[in-house]
Amino acid sequence: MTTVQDLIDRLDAEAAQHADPETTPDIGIIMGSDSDLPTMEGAFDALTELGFAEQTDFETPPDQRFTFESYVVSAHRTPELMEAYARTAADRGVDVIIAGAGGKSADLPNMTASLAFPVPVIGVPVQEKSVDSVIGMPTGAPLVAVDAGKSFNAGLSAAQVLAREHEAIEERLVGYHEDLKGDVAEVSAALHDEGIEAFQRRQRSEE
Ligand code: RP5
Repeated sequence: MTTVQDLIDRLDAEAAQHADPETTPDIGIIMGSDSDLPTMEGAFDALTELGFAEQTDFETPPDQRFTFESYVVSAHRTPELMEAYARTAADRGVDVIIAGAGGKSADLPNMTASLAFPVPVIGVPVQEKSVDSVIGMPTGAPLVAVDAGKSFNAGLSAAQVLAREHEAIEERLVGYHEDLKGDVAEVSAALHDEGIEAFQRRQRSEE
């Protein structure tokens, strides 16, 4: 059975390796509970769409150049693990952290931001009622955040941070945006040219 201390020891050992940054996870996705996963998987979707691969073994990176990892880290149930994840993030080669938590005391994103500083943290309030506790940081303790549940945007934002250093990610983001523009143009022309009723009929028939 894996204990919290096992995980802390693992993170410390990985940090001590000072591994080649090309082999380490570029983005860390952490969440307060596995019950957050259905909401947080949007970050996985965005990063996968941009060609990132999930790294499940620190020693054996995937073939893809850009990667992310995921852990459950609870601010309240496992504060020591939260501290260790944030403290070791930079040495483990993690360049951006996406942190999501729910409930009214959604402290994982904000505490991780303070502990991992200056590694940027993108907070995801898992529920509407979590928004204030995620974004309410005091002056000097920054955190960027997306709206409740918008983990897909958190994935895109994390990629944007990395894109300032990696042209390949910038190109993928530009391509993604071009596809979005194309989709809007297509639907706009269809709505206009078919008319509202026919457009709705066709949409219903395609459902
Ligand atoms: C928060 O408490 C977690 O982020 C989750 O959103 C919420 C409930 O957690 P579980 O009781 O489902 O594990 O810390």
